[in-house]
Amino acid sequence: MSDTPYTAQIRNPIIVSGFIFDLDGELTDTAEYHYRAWKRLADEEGIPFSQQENETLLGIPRRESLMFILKGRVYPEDKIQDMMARKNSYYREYIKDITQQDLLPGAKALLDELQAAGIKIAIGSASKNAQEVITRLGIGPLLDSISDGYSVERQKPAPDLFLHAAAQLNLSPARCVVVEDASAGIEAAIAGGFHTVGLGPVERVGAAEVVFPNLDGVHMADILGALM
Ligand code: B16
Ligand code: MG
Repeated sequence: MSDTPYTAQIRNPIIVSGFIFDLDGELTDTAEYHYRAWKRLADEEGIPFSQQENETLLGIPRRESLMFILKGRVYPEDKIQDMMARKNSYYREYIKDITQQDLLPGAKALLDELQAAGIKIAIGSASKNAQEVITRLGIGPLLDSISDGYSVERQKPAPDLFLHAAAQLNLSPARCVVVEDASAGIEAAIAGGFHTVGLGPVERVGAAEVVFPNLDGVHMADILGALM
């Protein structure tokens, strides 16, 4: 009989009691909608913006994203506010048709599995539209708390949003796993002392303790086993 699990536990005992999920890009593909909304705005303004550049904006708040797209172009504050409002109205137009069918493969199965195991579940999303997306996805009843774009001042890559989520769960960062698809999110989680699971290419989330391409077929045991 193999003694591997016992040995692994002695070597590095990890007690995980909470999972904090980013939202856009993990549980649903709203990253594509953010891109389309920014692209529409950029086209209207005659500013070049590519899908590749959009990768840099994953997890980055609205105003900082706009500043990146403007690439040093200077506008008065009322024009900046107008552009952010326009992008948000396009984004809200795109998310209004989201349903439970838009949960990414493996997401619901993992959430159900975690809940059945008594693990607390939180959302840590930079988005001010997170609540609406969660409602449309129908996952509200599975969540113990939601930290979003309204919860803290300093957004990712500062650790504040995930620290807010851990406090809501009443858990220390060391007992929580953060699941993220953005390099800014992985950076934030590491800065906060969380365990980290990166979803996506290693070039983007390789700083995480464990990397999966996405949540399809990923079970709680796969994550906890890989963290040991
Ligand atoms: P909003 P996440 C982030 O959500 C998105 O990845 C990022 O593209 C977006 O700019 C940011 O939310 C703010 O979103 O404009 O809706 O407030 O990945 O942290 O779940
Ligand atoms: Mg994300």
